Amino acid sequence: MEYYTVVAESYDAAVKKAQELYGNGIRIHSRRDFTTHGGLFTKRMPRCEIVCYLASTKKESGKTGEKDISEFEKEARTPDPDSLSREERLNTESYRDKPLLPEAESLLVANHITDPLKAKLIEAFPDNGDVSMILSERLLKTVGIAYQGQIHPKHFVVFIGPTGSGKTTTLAKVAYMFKKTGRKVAIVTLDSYRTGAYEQVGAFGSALSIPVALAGAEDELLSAVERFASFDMIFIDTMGLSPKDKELNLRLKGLLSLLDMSQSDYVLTVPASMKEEDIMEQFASYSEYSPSSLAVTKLDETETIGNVLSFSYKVEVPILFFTDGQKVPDDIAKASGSVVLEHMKGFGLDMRRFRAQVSLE
Ligand SMILES: Nc1nc2c(ncn2[C@@H]2O[C@H](COP(=O)(O)OP(=O)(O)O)[C@@H](O)[C@H]2O)c(=O)[nH]1
Ligand SMILES: [Mg+2]
Repeated sequence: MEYYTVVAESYDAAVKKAQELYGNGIRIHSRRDFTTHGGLFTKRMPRCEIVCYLASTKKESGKTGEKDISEFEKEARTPDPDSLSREERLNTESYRDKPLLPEAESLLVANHITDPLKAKLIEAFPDNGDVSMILSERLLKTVGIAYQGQIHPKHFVVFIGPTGSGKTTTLAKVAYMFKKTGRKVAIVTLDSYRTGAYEQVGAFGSALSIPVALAGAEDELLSAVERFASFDMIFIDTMGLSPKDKELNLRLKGLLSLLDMSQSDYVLTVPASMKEEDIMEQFASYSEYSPSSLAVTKLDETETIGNVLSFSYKVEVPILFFTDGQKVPDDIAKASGSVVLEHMKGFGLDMRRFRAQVSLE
């Protein structure tokens, strides 16, 4: 016997549709009521799926009244949902009519997540479950967080990145964060070039009681490093590279070459509001410094950080800090899975369920 499956918005509509398609001789084998899984752009919708068959070729042309159909429906595997308890009803919900993969993809696209991170997150995507939960868990396992730099920072922490990306502001916040952990910290700025650059960092230094030195030339840098030799950490502020000023770029390179590379962490500041292709372009000019981590700035200016996560995954550079405002030293947080999820559109972090799952592993 051949079975046919018909789905419509209600039971009556499904029977009508089946009769239109297969004639009045159909018999209902089973009925299943469910709700489609709402997505970022779609609402949850009630649906009724019936599985039917043709009773016999003789009857096929005969008239089948409503009574006949309801009689056969008694044998249906799934009862009318109105007769079920709420829990039973939830258990009958299924997303079989709507594959999850397209929904997962549109959620990632809406968050500006691109390949190869996108491909990684949808790899062998399951047929059922909660899309945002599945993606959240996968993202938590995939995103690179620079825990090493947060816990065991190196002696020199050098901030590099384009002008205006938030280097100086973030450096001051980070220096203060480490100062609060009891470390002795100092700031050295190599930016003798921009007007007001030293004044800006000097003002942060005095507000936060952190000593600041200006080192525009090699001998000044060497003496500053010597002056702060007994300090736990020296934060190095730099000027942004200039596509036009080759001499300035060479000067920066020459100065940084004086620092012991094995004792240096290079942090690239990346504004979260920047498009991924622009970040990629900027990164190309800073890649010669081999940044070991990212400080993602200006989270307050964007809805999602998928662009930055895609970039971080592509270039294999983990995230160290997030900043979300201009206030020094307050507007900063260590990078972590929960901060990442908080800044993704439509990624619901159900902490209770998440913890339960983690403890089961
Ligand atoms: N909204 C917002 N502005 C920021 C953030 N971080 C830095 N800024 C602002 O961005 C501008 C450039 O910052 P600055 O640290 O001088 O950048 P630099 O040129 O890379 O050193 C300043 O006006 C900062 O106050 C942030 O997290 N959110
Ligand atoms: Mg600066």
